[in-house]
Amino acid sequence: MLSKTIESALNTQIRIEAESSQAYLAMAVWAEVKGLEGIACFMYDQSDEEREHMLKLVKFVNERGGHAHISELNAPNVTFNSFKDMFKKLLAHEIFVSKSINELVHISLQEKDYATHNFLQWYVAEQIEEEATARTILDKVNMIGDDKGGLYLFDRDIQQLTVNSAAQGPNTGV
Ligand code: OFO
Repeated sequence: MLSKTIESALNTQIRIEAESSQAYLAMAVWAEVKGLEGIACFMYDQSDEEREHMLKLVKFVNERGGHAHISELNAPNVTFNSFKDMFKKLLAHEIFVSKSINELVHISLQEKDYATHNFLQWYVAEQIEEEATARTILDKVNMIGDDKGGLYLFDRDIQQLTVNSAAQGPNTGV
């Protein structure tokens, strides 16, 4: 059985994951209308992943005798100054989510809720992976600068990144 403190903290995270999904969906749409299919495809996948993260939390809360709260969401950013700006926001958002997960882990220890602590380890690992991906992408974007040819190749290559991570599947932990 979840304590009220844990239930409320997990419900906050449900909202954050749902907002992450919307944020990446908005990025996908922005990239798509700019004609960059590879980047759009990557962002659509990210958006789907965030929804899965949300659902995993929803089910955990309900299974443990709590009640998952499906709330209204803050509207995401829908326009960006540039692709660099968009990927900077992606990384900043992942760092924010990592902090939020860390805080949740901290609360689970304070509450001596070791089942929730154990459950959250998947999110800790996932955040390490997602922050690393966002940093790698941003490094590449910085290398490209204003080079249109570079952007064309990047758009093609990021599709490959999507294919590779799909092939690895979720939860590989490597
Ligand atoms: Fe939900 O995984 Fe990153 O944000």
